[in-house]
Amino acid sequence: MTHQKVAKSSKTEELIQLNETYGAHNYHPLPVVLSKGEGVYLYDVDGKKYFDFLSAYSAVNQGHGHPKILKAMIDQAKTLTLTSRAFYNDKLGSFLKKLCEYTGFDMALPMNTGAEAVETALKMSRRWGHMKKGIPDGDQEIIACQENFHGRTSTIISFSTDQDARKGYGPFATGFKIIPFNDPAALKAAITKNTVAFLFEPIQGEAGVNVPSDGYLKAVRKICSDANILMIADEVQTGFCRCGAKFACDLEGVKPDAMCLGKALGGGMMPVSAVVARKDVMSVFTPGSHGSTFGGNPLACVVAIAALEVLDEENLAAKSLELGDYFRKKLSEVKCPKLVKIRGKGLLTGAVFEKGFEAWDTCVELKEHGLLAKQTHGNIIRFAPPLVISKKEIDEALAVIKTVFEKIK
Ligand code: IF1
Repeated sequence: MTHQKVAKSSKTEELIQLNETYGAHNYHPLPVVLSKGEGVYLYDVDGKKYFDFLSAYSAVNQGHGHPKILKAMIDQAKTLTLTSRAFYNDKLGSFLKKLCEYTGFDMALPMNTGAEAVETALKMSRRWGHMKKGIPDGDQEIIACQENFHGRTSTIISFSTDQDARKGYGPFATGFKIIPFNDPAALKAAITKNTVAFLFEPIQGEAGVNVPSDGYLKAVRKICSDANILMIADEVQTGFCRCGAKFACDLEGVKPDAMCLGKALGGGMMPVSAVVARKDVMSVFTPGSHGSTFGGNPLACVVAIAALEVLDEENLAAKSLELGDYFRKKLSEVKCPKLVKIRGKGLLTGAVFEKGFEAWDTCVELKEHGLLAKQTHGNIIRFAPPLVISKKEIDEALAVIKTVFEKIK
């Protein structure tokens, strides 16, 4: 990586140094230290204002410090925060009902992080295959895609194809088959009598906003139904209106058998995740077979209910669809020969530069001009502002992007 030197305030310098000295070096952040957020804006320790065009990887779809979610959180924090699942709490039931109504599924299992939701879906699928299809325990197979990103646990990285995420972490879990993304024929060919599920992202986020061909999700639905295997959509990043519909699978009118959810379910305030599924699938869980200390805590439940209400009340699915198309249209008018492709759905956009291009310097330059975004795979910049952004703010952000992109030589 070529890292261009930028002037940093002594405060920024000092705080970065604290991180570098006392924190594990498992990240390489842009040199900016943030201390405040409001709506679509972030502020650094020197008071400089930025457009947030990452939204904590789509965990802040409702915008920073949304007043409604914040009020729900503060009120509940003063009342009851955590009881564990050893007892019932008075908020979990309403949250589960709200989430099932919002998603159109029968039942939900609450966890905390996205990776835990995916782990839950893996365990659910294997148990379903064993208990409902009679596959001998230990023989269950799950199919996943090349360039997937589903989280960081040992089992999940066992089927990652990203060497940075895997190297040195063996031995790996077995029972996974990898096929190319966006390839229905490969899915069909990979299914055996022991296959229990196909786990996939409807749009691959980390792979660089990889949008599949029209009809892919429909084809996957048919193949999974015909073979009686579970179609499991990881909508942790694509869900909750990010892609111009409640869920990316809705873009093709497809209903999977289960979804993994996280990020924006917590309204940008705290980790809240869940698996939603049909009743006959979720029913494989029995007391003692799965759980979490924090999953379903009352604080998380009220935050998530408010987070879901905001998505509906502010029409964020329709807004994301309209502004996303507008953003990509305007972005495609920017004159930058190294920018080779613009792709995405709703307000999830990938700006793809030519192979070998290092977008780090461009992200630093965007930051200098007041817009925060991060590159993936070196040559792709992901643009994902909070969905509460206005058209006027989109235009202002586009002006910044245009200035920076048109300077690229
Ligand atoms: C990091 C990426 C995004 C996800 C999908 C599950 C999870 C994620 C589709 C796990 C998480 C995050 C994790 C974060 C960076 C970020 C990311 F670049 F790594 F791939 F968003 F694009 N399924 N994605 O995208 O959720 O356990 O983190 O709550 O690991 O640095 P989590």
